[in-house]
Amino acid sequence: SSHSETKDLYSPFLKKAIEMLQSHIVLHPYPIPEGYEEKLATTGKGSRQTTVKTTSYAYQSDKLRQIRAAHVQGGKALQVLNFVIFPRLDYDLPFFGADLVTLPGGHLIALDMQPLFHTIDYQNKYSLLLKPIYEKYLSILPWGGDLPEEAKPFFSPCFLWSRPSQDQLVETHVFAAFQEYLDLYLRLVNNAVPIEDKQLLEHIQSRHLAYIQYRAEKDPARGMFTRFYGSEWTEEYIHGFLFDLPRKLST
Ligand code: DBV
Repeated sequence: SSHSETKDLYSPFLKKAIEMLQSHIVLHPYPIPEGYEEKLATTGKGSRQTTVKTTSYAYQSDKLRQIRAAHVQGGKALQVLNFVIFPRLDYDLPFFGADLVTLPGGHLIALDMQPLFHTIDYQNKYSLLLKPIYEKYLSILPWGGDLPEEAKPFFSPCFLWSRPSQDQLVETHVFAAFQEYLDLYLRLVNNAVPIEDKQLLEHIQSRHLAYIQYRAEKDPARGMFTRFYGSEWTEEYIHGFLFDLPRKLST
């Protein structure tokens, strides 16, 4: 079997992210629903049989409601790290969003500090701080192509979006960009102060819900997870773990 030769592209990203989190903030565990910490499925027939493993990670801190990662390992042509940080609702911080996807057709890289608002003040406070980092990598990484129109409200002007064809680009420049985006984000978290304005707090909550609802509804991994693990597991994973805010607010 070629399994031992398989390059595990995103494990170094995950390891680095956890190290960076630990060095910037005090992390506490965040509960992962029972049975969702690790899930295995076997796909393909005969010599093409492979195991697809999905592993979940989750933490929280005083300012961050949920820091979670889903890591899918299914051999050379199926690797995913979806890593999102959801701030607590009394901060106006953006979301940290990374979707690192390797499929038979190639790599798909989405990296951003996803904004709550698109005002000039908000851009100056958060989004535009990424600009020098964004521009550095924009010139190295090939543009990922058109996005669905309805996704655009959820991305910042510094959304790094690429479909590189070489593994090597992922291991070098994408890895470096990931670390720079996360480092800036964690510094913004450390500087953030709670919001007290009632109206703004309501506004923040409604933007969180809009973002989560969009992502849960349009989750591009739904098809993949359903094929491997069935729809019952998949829907519970999406609504009970990956995008869980509506449930947490209702209990
Ligand atoms: N995406 C997720 C989760 C994943 C995941 C939780 C754990 O949100 C994986 C797994 N993303 C994943 C996979 C694909 C994509 C694609 C498997 C490929 C789907 C396929 O080709 O079959 C950014 N991710 C994408 C795409 C975008 C993103 C734009 C391409 C979608 C397409 O081509 O239709 N990040 C993703 C996204 C938002 C975001 C849509 C929206 C706000 O933040």
